[in-house]
Amino acid sequence: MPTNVTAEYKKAEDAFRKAREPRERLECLREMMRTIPKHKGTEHLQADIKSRIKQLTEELSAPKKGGRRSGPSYVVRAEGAAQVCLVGPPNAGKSSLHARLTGSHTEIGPYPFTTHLPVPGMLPHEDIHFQLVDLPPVSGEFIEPWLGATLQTADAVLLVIDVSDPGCVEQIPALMKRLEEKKVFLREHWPGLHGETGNPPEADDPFRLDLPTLLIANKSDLDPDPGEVEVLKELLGLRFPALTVSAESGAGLEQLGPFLFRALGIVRVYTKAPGKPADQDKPFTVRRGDTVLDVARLVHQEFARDLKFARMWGKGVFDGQQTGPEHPVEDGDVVELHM
Ligand SMILES: Nc1nc2c(ncn2[C@@H]2O[C@H](COP(=O)(O)OP(=O)(O)OP(=O)(O)O)[C@@H](O)[C@H]2O)c(=O)[nH]1
Ligand SMILES: [Mg+2]
Repeated sequence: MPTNVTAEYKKAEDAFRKAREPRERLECLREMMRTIPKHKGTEHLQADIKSRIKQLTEELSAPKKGGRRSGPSYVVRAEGAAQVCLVGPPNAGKSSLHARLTGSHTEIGPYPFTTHLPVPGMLPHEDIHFQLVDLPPVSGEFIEPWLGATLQTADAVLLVIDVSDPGCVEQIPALMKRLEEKKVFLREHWPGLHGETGNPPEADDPFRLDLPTLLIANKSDLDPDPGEVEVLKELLGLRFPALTVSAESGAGLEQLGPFLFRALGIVRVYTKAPGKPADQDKPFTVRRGDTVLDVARLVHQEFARDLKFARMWGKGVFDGQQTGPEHPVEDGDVVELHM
């Protein structure tokens, strides 16, 4: 945190950290620029805010009249219960996994650097979906200049490696270094597994991005030693949770949805209108610790603004219990909002 920032600036920065929508993030950045004290001590930060405003503005600019936008979009609008990005060295099998898990037609190739743009797809899990985003590879030599911007909307990362390739011992640290240059830090900490501990102490920088990361040891069909991934982790001093899978045979892939659900602390809430049965097929999703008010925000801004109380059915309440907006929700709860 730069010295002498005002409460007004701090508020804008907090809003920025929470904002997920690119448009909302842009507004927050503008507010940060407006409120940041303009003195020598904040010069770096001012420049950083400015360049991010420029980048996002370009990303979000409408297509030119009568023509296409100047370039492809690198920002993927988050959808579903969470946005999870596939990151990894070239040829690790990111696209093969993406195609298999989401049914996408992302390009797969036997040579490195097949994927050039972000490709979204949806992974179904019970009655919800996770958005998986296939990305171009990251190597020690090359990272797409826009990759840091794309990761801003991510909730988590799948770090995909080819376990049968001894080269991954060098590839992983090189890749992490490249990401860190863009202020993206892969973390072993997942909110649903370890509880929310907030940002690490060094996280004064508003543009630092810490992403919970799952190591995906792919191509297990080529290296059937189930202990390989542990050996690798040991060797690299990594503490990411890990899954051993094969995009080719499908082995291990069934664990991904349940892992994400648990590790992200996803909570499904079903809404109902008074006197009607609950809408059982399309839950709203929030995170562990979120409240009735957080659910109301997803339903409609008006509900969030004018919410008086809710009636709830579920594990932590008795049937039809009246609760306030700050009441935490649990997975499977049915909520009837009253304004
Ligand atoms: N045997 C085996 N081959 C795989 C597996 N997953 C991917 N492959 C092969 O590995 C090669 C690379 O796969 P891609 O899915 O294109 O890899 P990628 O990580 O998306 O590659 P880039 O886009 O270049 O970064 C292809 O020839 C795939 O058929 C797997 O689990 N087992
Ligand atoms: Mg690819």
